[in-house]
Amino acid sequence: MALNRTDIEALAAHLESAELEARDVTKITDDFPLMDWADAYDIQDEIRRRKEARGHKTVGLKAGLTSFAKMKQMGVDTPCFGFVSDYMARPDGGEIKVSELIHPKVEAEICIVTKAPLRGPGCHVGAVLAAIDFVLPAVEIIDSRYRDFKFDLKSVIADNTSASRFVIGGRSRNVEALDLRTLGVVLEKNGQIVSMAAGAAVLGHPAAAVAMMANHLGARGQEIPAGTFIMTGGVTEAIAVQAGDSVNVRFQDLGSVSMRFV
Ligand code: 0L1
Ligand code: MG
Repeated sequence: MALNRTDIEALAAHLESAELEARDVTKITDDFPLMDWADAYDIQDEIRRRKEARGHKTVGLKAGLTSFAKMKQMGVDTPCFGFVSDYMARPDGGEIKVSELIHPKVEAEICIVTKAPLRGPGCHVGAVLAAIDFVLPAVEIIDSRYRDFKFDLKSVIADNTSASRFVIGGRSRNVEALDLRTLGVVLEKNGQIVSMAAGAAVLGHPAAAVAMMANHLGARGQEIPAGTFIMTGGVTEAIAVQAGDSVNVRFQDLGSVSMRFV
């Protein structure tokens, strides 16, 4: 670790204030170039602690930058992990206020809910498939707090991987009824198809993102508890949205998720 506890707490307060005030900031590694990976996740953990101390519930975990399209779009080569809080959830078919956000983008995500704990090291796709209770579709609205998306991976991790809003919709299905690799996703903005992909875009298999998450948490002495909602990461590149846009994502065998930006 390169940062001390005072720096970790100050950076968490800095980034969380930027989120809550919809205000952009410069990437934190500009001022703390020696920050390491453990520091980045410690800042994120401190943001989570702050939210929970104010009474917000952590309602899910997320894998980010798991698709090759997304990694290419953002110029990184490693996934990252974060969390979502209760106040970030919006209903299917509902409105999302752009005035509460900085520069939102949408991502179509195949999600799971676990029925058994998962703990790394050594977690793999088979262990994840055995631990899935059901699969369901969602759209994540990411909103990096960094000005003009100028960031590096450590800064993104500290910023809770740009977590901002999410919409769960469609229908849940048993994993045995699906092939998560060939499951097709079509993303429409204002009635036009803007992106399409299949589940295999996420690290070859969306369950691989969950295995990687369990191994990452295991290295930090943590596990994925049973009953955890997990977003496995956008299958396509992220699509920018603004007030007036409507988004509808069709997931093969899982129904649709939609929202309007106002
Ligand atoms: O959910 C994600 O893929 C995290 C993305 C973090 C970087 C970004 O804001 O694009
Ligand atoms: Mg995402």
